[in-house]
Amino acid sequence: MKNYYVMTLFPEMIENVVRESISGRAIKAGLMNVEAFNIRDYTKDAHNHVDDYPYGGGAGMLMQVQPIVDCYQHIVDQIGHRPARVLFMSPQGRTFDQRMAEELAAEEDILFLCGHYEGIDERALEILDVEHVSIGDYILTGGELPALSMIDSISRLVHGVLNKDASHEIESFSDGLLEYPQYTRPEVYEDRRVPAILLSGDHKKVDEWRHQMSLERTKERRPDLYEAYVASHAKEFAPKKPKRRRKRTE
Ligand code: 4FV
Repeated sequence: MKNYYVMTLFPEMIENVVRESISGRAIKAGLMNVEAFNIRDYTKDAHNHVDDYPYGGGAGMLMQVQPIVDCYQHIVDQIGHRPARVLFMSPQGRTFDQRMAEELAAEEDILFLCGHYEGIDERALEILDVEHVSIGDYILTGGELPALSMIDSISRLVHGVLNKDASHEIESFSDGLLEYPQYTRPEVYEDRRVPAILLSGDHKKVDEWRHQMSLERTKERRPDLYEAYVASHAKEFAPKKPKRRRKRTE
């Protein structure tokens, strides 16, 4: 059972999403558990405040250290240990990608700290000794959507969550290339035919076609990934040596 703990000011945002669809099924099947903790429940502020003005001036508000540290300590006391990974959703972090999803899918438990407002008092990040993780170079209003995106991406790699584990082996990024185009019934739609090769039953030819489509699509849409692929698959792109014709011995 994988355990994902989420520290947030909006626990219902997390609960409402993870109980649906694949993550919802995985939770029901006991393959994973997602528990959201409301940071506001831990504030000692008489007015239940969790944020305040930034020292040195500047726009917006910052989340205060005390409620965050006490919420974290409550989780550690509840599970009896520091979670394997303590991740802070922030634009200043290591960019989340499929490689990182595979890495995190191997962890028994992960804590996601979701910020809000302009951010969090630096001392809370030091005390929790967080890893900064970003889902992309843009600014969100809170860390909840990044945490949900990561939980979705990680949970589908957990054994048993997807009905057939094979389905995430051949997909975008699994081999560094974008996925090939896919088709299902009907065979013809508004004069648009499914490529004949896919109806041939010749699996070798189908795999070759799919790989070729992945290469072309990656070259066109993600030249950065294509360069990396070519660099790490030099043999595949080495100029084919002309077949040496064997001399006919008299
Ligand atoms: C973000 C991102 C992100 C910054 C201030 C929440 C917001 C607010 N997190 N990838 N991009 N976070 O924009 O992870 O606290």
